[in-house]
Amino acid sequence: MRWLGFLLLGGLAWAQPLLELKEGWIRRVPGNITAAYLVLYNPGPRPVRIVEASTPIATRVEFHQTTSSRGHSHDHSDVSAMKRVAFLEVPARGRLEVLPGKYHLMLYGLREKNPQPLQEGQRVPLTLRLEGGATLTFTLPVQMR
Ligand SMILES: [Cu+2]
Repeated sequence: MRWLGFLLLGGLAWAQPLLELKEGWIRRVPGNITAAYLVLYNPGPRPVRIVEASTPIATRVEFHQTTSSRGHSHDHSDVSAMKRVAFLEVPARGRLEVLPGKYHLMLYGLREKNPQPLQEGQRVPLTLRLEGGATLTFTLPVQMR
């Protein structure tokens, strides 16, 4: 029994974490800061933590949780209070909704990285680094919504 358990654990440890992008977009707003939204599905048997994100259009990406309590506010429209979180977690065989009112990715430094403002429909790569070091890159459209 011990031996069997060891083999099963070993098998899980080798399984590659994988997330599926169900939807996602980067909000088109004037200015130096914007937000990205996405819905991720984890088909695997273990939660997957996203510990870092990056994109060529921003100097820095942070994970923010929208809160109802008073926090320091930024200058973008409908997210009045937010707090930075260290990671995002997609539950086993479940979804993480990084959507307005819940979470967003905060993108900083757009002016430094983009000689021209983001265009509607422009497609932007977003790379997520998972706990353990694996990376996943998705492509998100820029949309005014
Ligand atoms: Cu934010």
